[in-house]
Amino acid sequence: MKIGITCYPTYGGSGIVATELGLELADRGHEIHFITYANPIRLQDRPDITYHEVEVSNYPLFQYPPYCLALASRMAEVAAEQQLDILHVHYAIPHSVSAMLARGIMGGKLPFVTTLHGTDVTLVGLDRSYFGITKYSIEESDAVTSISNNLKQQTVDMFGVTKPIEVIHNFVNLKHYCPSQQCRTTRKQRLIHLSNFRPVKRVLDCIRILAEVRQHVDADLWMIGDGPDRGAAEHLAHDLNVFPHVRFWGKRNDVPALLREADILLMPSEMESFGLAALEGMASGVVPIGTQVGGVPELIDDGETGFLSNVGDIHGMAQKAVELLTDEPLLDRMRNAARKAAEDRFSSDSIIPQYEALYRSVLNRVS
Ligand code: GMT
Repeated sequence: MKIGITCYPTYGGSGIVATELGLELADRGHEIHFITYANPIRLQDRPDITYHEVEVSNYPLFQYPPYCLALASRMAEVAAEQQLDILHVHYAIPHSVSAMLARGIMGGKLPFVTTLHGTDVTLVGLDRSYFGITKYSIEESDAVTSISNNLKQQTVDMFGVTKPIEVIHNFVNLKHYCPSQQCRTTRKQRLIHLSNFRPVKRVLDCIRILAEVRQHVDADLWMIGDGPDRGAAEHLAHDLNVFPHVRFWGKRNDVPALLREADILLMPSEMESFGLAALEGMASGVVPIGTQVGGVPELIDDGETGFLSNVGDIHGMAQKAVELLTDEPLLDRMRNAARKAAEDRFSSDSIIPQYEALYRSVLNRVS
């Protein structure tokens, strides 16, 4: 198939899922065209993947340059030039609206699939100014997927959409994300956090958890990523006297290698529709400690493949971390269980065929 993919090409989870999906589909012989405003991170130079940039003209009359319209035009242009079979857009706003327009420009001959990732529904879609258009573009999609059962239910509850929503969980490439073969005793015991440092991720909780853990264990913390709360996290690390034990790496492309160097992944988020970072950690043999929110319980079995706490329960999360770091058989058992869950339920080999089957069913229906 010839598939166009649109996403936010930044460090958010939806962009990462879209990019990894493109890479996996290309591995399976499909021709992939990314249509975005910047080359997505994690996209390697490959002959079977083409990047088509969307340029937004900055005419003085436009106080707000109309990206949604430029994207729609570009989608239709690329679809005609490359004879695309289908478009797959990640994140409803504004991508599904642009896809809807592109389908119109193409005389209805360009079906599109919308994948909902979370904040497009829970935050953006509920902003009154976006509510109607989000609901309409979901209903108008040729197929809709959601990355968790929880997000599907939230979408139905909040928008009252009647369109069927297929749940296709996030996936991980088990060859790229795999446990370290090296003996763990050669390095420090380590917590890791990976996100875009937005307030919803509660990165300050990670610093507080480390401070409490360090009262019992000489562990350090690696913070991977960047975003609005990084400065506050650095200040807090100074205030709690743990700054020398926290390494802020910033945005990195070598996430699999960094994850392999950790024991526990902290994901103290206020909301997560799925929690891709935790899945990447689990595949790498890192035990996740997360919060009981959104779709996270669909990923982490509390006490088996990781631990779940209430949002803001710093003490509870720190206690679990200390328990793991002071009981090697427990840590090993949970590392193995986490990896096995990633293998059994969330491998790209089992999830990607679900997208392929969906594309085929849409194409059969519209042709
Ligand atoms: O929260 C983020 O990191 C960004 C956001 C996005 O849409 O880019 O992530 C959402 O999509 C990810 C990939 O499907 C999910 O793993 C995250 O749980 C989800 N984030 C939230 O729901 C807050």
